[in-house]
Amino acid sequence: MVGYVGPPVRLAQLVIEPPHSLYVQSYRPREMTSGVVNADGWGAALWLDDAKAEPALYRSPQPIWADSNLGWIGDRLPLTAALAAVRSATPGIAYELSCVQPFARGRVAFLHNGFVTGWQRGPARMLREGLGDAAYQAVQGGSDSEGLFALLLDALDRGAASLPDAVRAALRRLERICARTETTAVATVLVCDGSVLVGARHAVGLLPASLYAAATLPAARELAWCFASEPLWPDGRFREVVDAGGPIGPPCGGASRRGAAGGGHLVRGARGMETGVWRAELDEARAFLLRAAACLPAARWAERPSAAYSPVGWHLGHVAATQARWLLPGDPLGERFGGFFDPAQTSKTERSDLPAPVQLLEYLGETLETVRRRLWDCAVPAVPGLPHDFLVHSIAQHELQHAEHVQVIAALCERRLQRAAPAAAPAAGRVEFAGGDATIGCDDVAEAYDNERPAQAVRVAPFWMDSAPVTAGQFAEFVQAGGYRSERWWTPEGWRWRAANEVGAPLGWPDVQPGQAVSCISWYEADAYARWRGARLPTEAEWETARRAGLPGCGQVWEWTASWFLPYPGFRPYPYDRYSTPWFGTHRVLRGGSWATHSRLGRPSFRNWYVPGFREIPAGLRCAGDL
Ligand code: AVJ
Ligand code: FE
Repeated sequence: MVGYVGPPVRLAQLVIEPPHSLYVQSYRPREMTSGVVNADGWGAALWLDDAKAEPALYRSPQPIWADSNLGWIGDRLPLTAALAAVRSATPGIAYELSCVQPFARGRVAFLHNGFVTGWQRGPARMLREGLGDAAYQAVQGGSDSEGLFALLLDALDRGAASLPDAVRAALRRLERICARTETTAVATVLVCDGSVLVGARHAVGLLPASLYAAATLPAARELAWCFASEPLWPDGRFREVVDAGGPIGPPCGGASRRGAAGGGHLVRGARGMETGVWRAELDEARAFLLRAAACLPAARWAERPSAAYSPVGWHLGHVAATQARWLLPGDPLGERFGGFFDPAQTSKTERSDLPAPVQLLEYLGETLETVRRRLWDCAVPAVPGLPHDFLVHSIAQHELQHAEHVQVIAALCERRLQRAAPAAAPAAGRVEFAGGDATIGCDDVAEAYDNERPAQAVRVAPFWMDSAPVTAGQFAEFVQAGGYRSERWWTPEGWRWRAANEVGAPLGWPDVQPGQAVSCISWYEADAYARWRGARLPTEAEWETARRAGLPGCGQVWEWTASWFLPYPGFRPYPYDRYSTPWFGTHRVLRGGSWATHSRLGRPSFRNWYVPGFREIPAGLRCAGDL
């Protein structure tokens, strides 16, 4: 079998043209341990280079060498992802079209190389009986491979967080079924949804079927990701997917004993699988950053529209330098520009003397490329006490956070930040919450920042919140009513801040749309507005409780809360001491996210923080009150 994601290729480049192509493997396989040829059909799931998420499925019960359709299928279709396989039927399992792989449902396609021993005698029944309706109905034939596919679908239907998680869950279930029915299985699988390709080399009580992976192909000029049962090219670019060992992947007890996996279900294959997913994660963050940078012509990347910010170009360099520093420790890439992109070494006023835009883009590109190769070699550093993949997740999130700054600075350069939120429906009414015992924070140790942990129980009294952020039209009433001239609405610090900065309206006022969320206000202004309305700002605990209960209208502007930025009880700083700690007690918390925030940072527990006088941000508020 072969799996591919990457720049457009033709199927022939994967299946016919390589020296040890799938076509050759169908009649002269090298590493097949059961059977001699793969003559019982062939098939392919093809993600064509059109905007569709679902693959086109082609399956034939003929041997690949006898299929005259291969000519046009191989040559005429540009693909950005594919799964393809030649089949050798297991004795006792049907020889017919419904058993030919890949199997697909929606955007997900699946290949299995292996078998479940005694499939009809026990495992088949147990497996099918445990399936949910949707997965059960997706099964058309009677093969063991399709049974495994149904386990994968069931894991997805039951809400697996990602494709690799679903693969893990399906293989874990296969292990349980094998244990209960006293059978063994070979389950090397490939799963793809057109953008993520997951490979797992797995077996229960037997040796797993071979699997190789490559990060470059002669057929594709750019980086691509490819799995194959046997190396398609003999030049060493394909590496065997092996026991992960070391800090990456689950602990391995050996590949050949039943149950050896213990807690680590993927006995083999963790390496190729995990690194492929991480690569996609870093690529996605990079695409988001570059789209953000494209909001401002590169000639303006050194502009600094406000003393509160660094130029766009500095943020781009900082992202690359941070990625190099954490994921490539000791690599000269981290030192290319000395300490210029380290906020601790270069103050905001000195950040405008920047490398040229092409140099910044090269720096970003080279760093990511080097990280991709290191991921491949499993040489990514770990933080003691955290999952081995924590740093990859946090570096991707760091890039997304700076991508928000880049969009905000671009908007400030063009004096449109105050108008940047999407026009929202008018904020009608309020939502009531019963309160009670709630949990806030996040214990996802691979994903959460230090300040979100540990998750904790809180008690919240009954409260209400506006059903949408306050609009500019609503805020205008406060401005017109003289809210900025009347001390009674302001805290003493707020009143001093207002006078010292001669503030009489939000930043950018009155160039705003009445229907949009009010934006570019400080905590002091948000707090004064809420008092004028006879209300108050919500606490963090209230905001998060409301969000978990389905608070509408999030993601337009960050929402100021009444809470100071403080550590949760049991807080432990990581990955470095000064990520959150320096800001505790002097900054206020904002929740929710803005139009410029990537959805991944929109999790209910995510905390943002700024000093109360900061207003060059897409931040507004909603009012709250006791019930
Ligand atoms: C969470 C927005 C306050 O962007 O300055 C980025 C996060 N820390 N790089 C910021 C952060 C280091 C921080 N804020
Ligand atoms: Fe940073």
